Amino acid sequence: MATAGISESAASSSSYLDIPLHIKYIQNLDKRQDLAYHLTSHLRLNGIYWGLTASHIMGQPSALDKEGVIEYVLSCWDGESGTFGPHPGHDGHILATLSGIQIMLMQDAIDRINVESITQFLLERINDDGSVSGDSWGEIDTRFTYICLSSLNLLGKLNQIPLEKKEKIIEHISKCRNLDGGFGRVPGAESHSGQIWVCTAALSILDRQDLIEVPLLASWLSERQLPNGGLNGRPEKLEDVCYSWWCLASISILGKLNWINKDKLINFILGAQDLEDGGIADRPGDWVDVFHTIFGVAGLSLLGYPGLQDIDPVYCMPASLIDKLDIRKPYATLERMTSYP
Ligand code: GRG
Repeated sequence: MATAGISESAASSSSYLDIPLHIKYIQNLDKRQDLAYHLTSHLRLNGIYWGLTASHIMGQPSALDKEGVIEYVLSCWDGESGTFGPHPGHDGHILATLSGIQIMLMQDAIDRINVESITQFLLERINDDGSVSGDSWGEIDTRFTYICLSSLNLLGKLNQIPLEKKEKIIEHISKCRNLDGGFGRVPGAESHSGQIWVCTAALSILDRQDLIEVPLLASWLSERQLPNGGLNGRPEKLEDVCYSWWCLASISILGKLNWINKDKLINFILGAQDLEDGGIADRPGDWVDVFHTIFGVAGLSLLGYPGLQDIDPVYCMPASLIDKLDIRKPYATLERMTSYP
């Protein structure tokens, strides 16, 4: 089995990442025109971003048809809102906006999108109290705060946020911080690892990591690891492969990656692979999907798993691309292993 850095003996058991199989799984995703495929059109642009990023991290950036992907992103443009929707004919939304930008950057096609219009859409989402809405209907969520900041920074437009609005954004994120050091969706909401990642990464983009209580938050995050090696998103909940990203990327930004038992988490993620048809599930034995595939692969990359490309924990994009854009923020990494186990 030609899996980089993996010995023949390891490759013959289930204790290795089957990169060729997962690439095939991602390439075949849009060929499954079943009910589930059609019912998830509101996530289509996110799905392409997840599959494309996973392919990059697994060392195969050209796994998907480049022009086909670009044309699809362009077909998601919603002229009325001036940004991308998740699927042709859908309304523009901030969730699809970030994915559209990320895909076009990875496809080296950023010059084919209307950066000024998207920048305008993003700036208009910032409310007077510093919260950020997902679209013109007004729902707020710290996910949208992160997306607004990450998108603007990826486009080189972060400095277009007026200074007083930037201060308000910082104030709003601080209001979402809880006594346990974590962050929630809105002020007063429970800490959750997904919301912790968006707030930690947002503060990092704003160069305000000083507002994070590092030992308190890092210990809360490390307590998410359960005896089976998997991580959960908050106390008393089940482990799930996707938290191998939300928790671990946050811990990486906090510089405390060694507060997690690396081997146990690697084994948990590898155990959630479908070794017949490819893809990674939320936990061993469940159905696979592209969401858990990217976050399993991304978690393995942060853990230094061999044969993978580096991923940037602030942007969830290939580290080489973020370095090229010159927008890298501080984070800790683990040395990439040459073989495993
Ligand atoms: C660029 C990667 C990237 C993301 C863009 C949308 C977004 C910004 C971030 C999402 C952060 C988030 C809230 C992730 C958590 C997703 C998740 C698995 C939620 C499940 O919540 P529950 O309550 O699950 O169903 P638990 O595990 O708590 O039972």
